[in-house]
Amino acid sequence: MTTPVPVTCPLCEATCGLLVTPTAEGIKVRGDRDDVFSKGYLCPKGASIGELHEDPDRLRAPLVKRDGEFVEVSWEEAYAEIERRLPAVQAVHGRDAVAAYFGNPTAHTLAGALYLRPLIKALGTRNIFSAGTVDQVPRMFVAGYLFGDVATIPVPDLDRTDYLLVLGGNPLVSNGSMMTAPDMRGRIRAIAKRGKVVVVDPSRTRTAEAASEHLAIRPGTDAFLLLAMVHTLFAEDLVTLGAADGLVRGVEEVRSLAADFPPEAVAERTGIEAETIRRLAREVAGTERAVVYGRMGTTTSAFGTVNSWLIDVINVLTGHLDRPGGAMFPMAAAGQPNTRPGPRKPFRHGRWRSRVSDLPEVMGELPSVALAEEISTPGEGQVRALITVCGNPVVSVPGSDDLDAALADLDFMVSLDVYVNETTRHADVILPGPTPLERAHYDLLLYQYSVRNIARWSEPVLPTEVPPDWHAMVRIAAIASGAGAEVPVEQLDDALAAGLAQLNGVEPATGLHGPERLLDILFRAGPYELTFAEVAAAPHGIDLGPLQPRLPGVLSTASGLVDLAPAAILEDVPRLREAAAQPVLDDGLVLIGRRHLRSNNSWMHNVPTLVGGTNTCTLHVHPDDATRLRLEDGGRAAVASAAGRVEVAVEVTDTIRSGVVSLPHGWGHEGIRGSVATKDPGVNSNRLGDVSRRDAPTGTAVVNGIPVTVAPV
Ligand SMILES: Nc1nc2c(c(=O)[nH]1)N[C@H]1C(S)=C(S)[C@@H](COP(=O)(O)OP(=O)(O)OC[C@H]3O[C@@H](n4cnc5c(=O)[nH]c(N)nc54)[C@H](O)[C@@H]3O)O[C@H]1N2
Ligand SMILES: Nc1nc2c(c(=O)[nH]1)N[C@H]1C(S)=C(S)[C@@H](COP(=O)(O)OP(=O)(O)OC[C@H]3O[C@@H](n4cnc5c(=O)[nH]c(N)nc54)[C@H](O)[C@@H]3O)O[C@H]1N2
Ligand code: SF4
Ligand SMILES: [Mo]
Repeated sequence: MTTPVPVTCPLCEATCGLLVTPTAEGIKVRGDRDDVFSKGYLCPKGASIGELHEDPDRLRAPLVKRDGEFVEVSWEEAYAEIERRLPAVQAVHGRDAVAAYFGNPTAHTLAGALYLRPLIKALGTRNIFSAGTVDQVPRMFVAGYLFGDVATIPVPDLDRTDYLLVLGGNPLVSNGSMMTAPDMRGRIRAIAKRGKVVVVDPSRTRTAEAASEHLAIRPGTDAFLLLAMVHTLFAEDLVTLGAADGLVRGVEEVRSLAADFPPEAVAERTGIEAETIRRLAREVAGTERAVVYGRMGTTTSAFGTVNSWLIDVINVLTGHLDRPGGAMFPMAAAGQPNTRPGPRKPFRHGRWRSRVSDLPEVMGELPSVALAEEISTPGEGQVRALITVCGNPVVSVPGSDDLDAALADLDFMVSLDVYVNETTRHADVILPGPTPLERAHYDLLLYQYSVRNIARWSEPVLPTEVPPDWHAMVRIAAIASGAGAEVPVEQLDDALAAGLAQLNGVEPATGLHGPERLLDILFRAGPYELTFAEVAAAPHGIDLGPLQPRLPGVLSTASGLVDLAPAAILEDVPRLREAAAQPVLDDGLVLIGRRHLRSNNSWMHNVPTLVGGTNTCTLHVHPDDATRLRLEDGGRAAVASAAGRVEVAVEVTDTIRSGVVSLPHGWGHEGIRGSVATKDPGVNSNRLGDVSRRDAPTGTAVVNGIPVTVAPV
């Protein structure tokens, strides 16, 4: 038995500390009780990280497609193929003809956090896409305009709050998102015990079950509920800015907008009684340590930006911004834009627009729902080549059938991925990376959303022949920028380190290289002035303490204030008023999504212990709807939307609101190398997704609240 190695689990946002022991009988995993943050907690996914590592279907060597079949090649052959084909597309069709898509794990790897920007820069294309526009971009957009930077996001101070209002999030299952902390179950139960947790969700989720109160809202109507709460705050004179007093502009604009939305006007539309809405507003305002939090159900719906905005508005108007127990700004040890000294540029968006549907750029990216049409619509600027990094857009982006067809038409495609999946099967070259146990880790991005300030470095547990993902990123960057495939990685990395050091006003350390050296620069320039050596010397983590008030220094808006009513958000109000003028229809069904504790988007269904049981792809239908539609539990149903049709097993359950059905995403495994995943493939819910349903300001896809019809088959 070897000694257990402490590592951070990179599989979700909770950043648990694991103890991993490689033994002759296999890899043993348990929670690390000495971890400063997770104190021994782990979930089934973390526990299966050894199984994931040993998955025989996982790629260990590069693949190149020859005559329609993948063949294993050496790394040099793979890069030679890229060099032969990528610059040719750039030369003939221009830089914008090469698009890139970055998936979720890029936020969970050092390679993604540190080496993606240089790759994007080298590509010099406007056609950058990511999973963000099927996820949290509205949240970041709002932070950009209210606080000045897309990464200046206040998070619920979970460990000190006495009242948590959750809209459209299921942290007991997702383990939390845009609020990094291990053991959401323990943390949320503790709040319910000392105070109150209210969950607003069309589904009675595990979080709703653990909460003090559950309100089964009609999908897509959170903006109206939140506006009526804001209305109540003004009408009942409950507005008090607290720590933000004197630092907020735009309060009057918010007051006059909310004047038109009294609780009575939204009760039927939201399915929540007027008196309940008033009580919620009073409870949030009247509790000294209270906070409102929203996640996927609020961002990936028709009014994603307005929802995220109103959540911040309520936290500000009730004096909970920047207060212990309220919505606070984390202060990460490294790489957080809002800790950079000197003037910072206020956020803006729409610096360019997509060619076909004229959708705005946000954070340098175009909405992912535009990817398929950018490939398939001929004309000047048409996308002819694609690079995907840790992503599976064919499964994760609405309009799957069109994207699947479009990818087959590309002149060239490279994927950095560890599986042949629904997307990468279209690639001409696939470059794999090491497993989570074979690489070093530091949660550079997630600590920026952490409910406690933490720093924790992990060394690789196991040796590997597979080069780290960042090697592929810098080598493709070199090819795309014309330097070629021959330049040694070390030379490219030295140049990057020199650039980052200069930007941060420090000298790069000697004796370090790769991510270690870049992190060292960011630690030393960071607010705690740590060094890489100090962080690496504490494998169970360094606890930098609870969140501290950060106003006004954290702000980087043009006014230097919290800009509560920015034009870029108010522009969407006419659309909201239009929706408010529509009659409330009660005859149709709407589709929403759900996650399972043992799932991870589209890519962990090949781990035997994680699939099966309750983690199967079924359509949740309320008993009343099942009776009306003659659907049987265990029977099959055809679900159709304006965009597509799927057939799936029915699960009758009263956990879902009547009039609403739910399907998990990440399923529909076809044409892939996944011997376990293809046994019970499920259906791809994004075949029902309609690319024309978007949040207007950001173009973020609506994956929650899609009108559908359901019939027995
Ligand atoms: N209908 C619907 N659609 C949704 C959602 C929803 O709730 N409903 N959720 C959305 C959200 S929140 C997200 S984040 C997206 C996710 O969308 P994507 O990021 O496009 O999809 P993932 O399934 O996370 O795919 C991750 C890929 O990374 C690969 N990978 C994993 N680890 C590594 C690694 O270490 N190195 C490399 N090179 N590759 C790796 C996996 O094999 C997999 O192919 O889906 C979105 N789509
Ligand atoms: N086990 C597991 N954990 C994960 C993932 C996973 O796939 N599996 N994925 C990770 C990723 S990439 C992310 S982004 C996070 C997401 O983290 P969460 O947002 O916490 O997770 P979801 O399960 O998507 O929760 C969204 C909730 O919104 C509800 N909802 C749908 N429509 C509406 C609406 O109109 N209004 C309201 N109020 N609620 C609505 C849904 O019923 C659902 O319960 O989870 C992460 N963690
Ligand atoms: S909760 Fe997330 S970070 Fe913790 S063990 Fe599970 S997957 Fe890993
Ligand atoms: Mo996500």
